[in-house]
Amino acid sequence: MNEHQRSLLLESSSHFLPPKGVKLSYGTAGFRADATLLRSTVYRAGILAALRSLKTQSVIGLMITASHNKVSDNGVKIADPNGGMLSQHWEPFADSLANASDPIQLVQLIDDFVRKELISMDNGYPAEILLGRDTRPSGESLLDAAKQGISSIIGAVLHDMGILTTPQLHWMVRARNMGMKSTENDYFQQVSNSYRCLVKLIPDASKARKLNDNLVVDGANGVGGDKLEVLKDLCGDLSIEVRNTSNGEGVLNEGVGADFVQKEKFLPSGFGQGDVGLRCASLDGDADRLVYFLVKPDVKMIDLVDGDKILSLFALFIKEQLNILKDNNDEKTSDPYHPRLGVVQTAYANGASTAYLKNLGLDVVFTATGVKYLHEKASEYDIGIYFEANGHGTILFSDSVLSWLEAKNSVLSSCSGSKVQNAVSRLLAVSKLINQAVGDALSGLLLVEAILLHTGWSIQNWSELYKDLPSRQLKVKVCDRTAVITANAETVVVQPAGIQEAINTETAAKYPHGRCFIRPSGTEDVIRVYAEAATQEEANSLANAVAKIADQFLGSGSS
Ligand code: G16
Repeated sequence: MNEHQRSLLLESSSHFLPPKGVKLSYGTAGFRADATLLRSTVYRAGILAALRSLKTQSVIGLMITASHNKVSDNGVKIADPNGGMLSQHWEPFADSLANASDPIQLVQLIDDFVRKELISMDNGYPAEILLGRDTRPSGESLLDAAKQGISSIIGAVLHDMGILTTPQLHWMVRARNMGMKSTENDYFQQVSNSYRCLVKLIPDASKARKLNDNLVVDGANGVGGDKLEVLKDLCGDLSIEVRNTSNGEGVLNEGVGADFVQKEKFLPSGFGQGDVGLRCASLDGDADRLVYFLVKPDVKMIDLVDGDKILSLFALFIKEQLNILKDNNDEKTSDPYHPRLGVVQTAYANGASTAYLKNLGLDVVFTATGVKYLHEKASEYDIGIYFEANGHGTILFSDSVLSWLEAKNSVLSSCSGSKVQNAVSRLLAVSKLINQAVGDALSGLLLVEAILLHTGWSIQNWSELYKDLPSRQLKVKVCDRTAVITANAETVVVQPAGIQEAINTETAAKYPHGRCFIRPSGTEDVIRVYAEAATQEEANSLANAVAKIADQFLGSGSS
């Protein structure tokens, strides 16, 4: 690092000293905390994004959001060149950077890291960063901090893309680095064109349409509802009513949104008696999660159609298309290529969903919570579908399967309208519709809508694919959640000693069909408890009992 760069960093970072007594860590999806604590962290994330851009000689994304968290929190997510999450290999550096106590220590850390990673700071390639933020009131001042961090690396160029959903920013980063059109309008065009293409491929779409009128969407009082208002108008004959946009009175994620609906299994604000029987969906605060629900006649309660059921719907559809190609292949050609289809879940996946997917003959694998883990695993397949029960997921298509489909498409172009040609066209349309960078509630919603039209299913039919086992999730505030270390895709606690035995004893004694695990959240200062059992009462009681165990072992952190 030359002297000019060093003094620029020293001067600029002296305006962004970290808050005293606070230790921040790069969690499940970046840094997240009360917004008042984050200016120095976001400034440093700006530096990190610029260094990552120099290292990869690619455009990097920086998104200011705390997604499903309460409105007073904020956070920052970094998008890597492929649009995915920051390489895990850089997370320890992100942690050290965020916690460096003063400018001298900060510059020393950067200097050491730049040497270790062989980052050239003057090779003629300027760092280039795309910036986005959600609708949180603290976003503007944090955006300014990020800009100052980026600008403290000589030559860095930044593009403020404005208020976006997180998946839109990830999509733009990927598109930019692939040399494709990458504006917000390009996103809307690609997604809506692919949706319309899928609908055109449905033989009797207008008949199916009657069954599937009137989708009502809860936008969590955030950015997702606003963007959906624009997108739905480009999708042609699609009837969506959007409630809880950011322009209303409601507070972001408060009593609304995918996290609330999925965890509490309650009706979000703005929904009521008039919605009984309607197909409803909920997005989270930055629109990277999607769940569906059906309002029950005894209002307030809902039938939840969660990420596991979205995964199942997608898996069925993709499998159907691949089977068409396979059957044709056996009869008429000798194509040796059979794409490997796999699905990825976490320990939160309802046991009934896993059993259902395995019964379909699918390869089901598990990872720890966090899109960064699921995405990586799904990318090992030709077509990898991953979803968390909370509604975060997507479908990944490998380069080889896309080339195979493109090649088939050109060979088959003379048999336009044939079963096989249609299956190829559907798979290609799905690959363009569904976000290849990260889970995306808006593109996921359009794919769900297209598949429901294709199958002619109502939300009831979809919901009845299998019956969820009763489950309950709780949060427990403890003194230090980082004391909990887990293994086996977070199903077993290995530290502190004794907790897992206590959970096992409790489960075995009273809940013969029960399953329960705890893990530290990487986005909130809590331990999460998940329990599944034969009845709802048992699931509630097991979750409460294990929450007490966590409290006994870890000490109450109630503040
Ligand atoms: C983020 C991650 C998700 C994860 C969720 C909750 O979602 O992207 O993969 O499931 O946090 O994580 P935890 O249980 O560790 O708090 P979001 O929508 O909040 O960005």
